[in-house]
Amino acid sequence: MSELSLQPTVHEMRNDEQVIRISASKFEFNPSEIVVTKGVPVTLELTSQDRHHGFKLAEFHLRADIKPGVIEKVRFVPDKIGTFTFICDVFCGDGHEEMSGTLRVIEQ
Ligand SMILES: [Cu+2]
Repeated sequence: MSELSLQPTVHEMRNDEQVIRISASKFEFNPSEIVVTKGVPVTLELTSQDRHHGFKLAEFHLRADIKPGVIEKVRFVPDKIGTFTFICDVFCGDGHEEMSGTLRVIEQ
């Protein structure tokens, strides 16, 4: 029952960082599918083309507000392999419920 295993090791932190810019607009994320490598730190740079949107990636306990004119940076280390859905969680209009994207985490 050690919580240490939840933290990235020093070795992992030295790996190349993955920087991915995601643009939000009504009612999509672009790109809508991103692929990252397990164990390598990820920085998402979230921007908006039009209005206030949200970014929520529940499986990794991440959420952020995305506002025009601001680059919102979200950092995490993907620690599990799989396909996960991220969504807009700020109501942005008629297509809001469909506004989502996919994060794929692959083995190194
Ligand atoms: Cu929305």
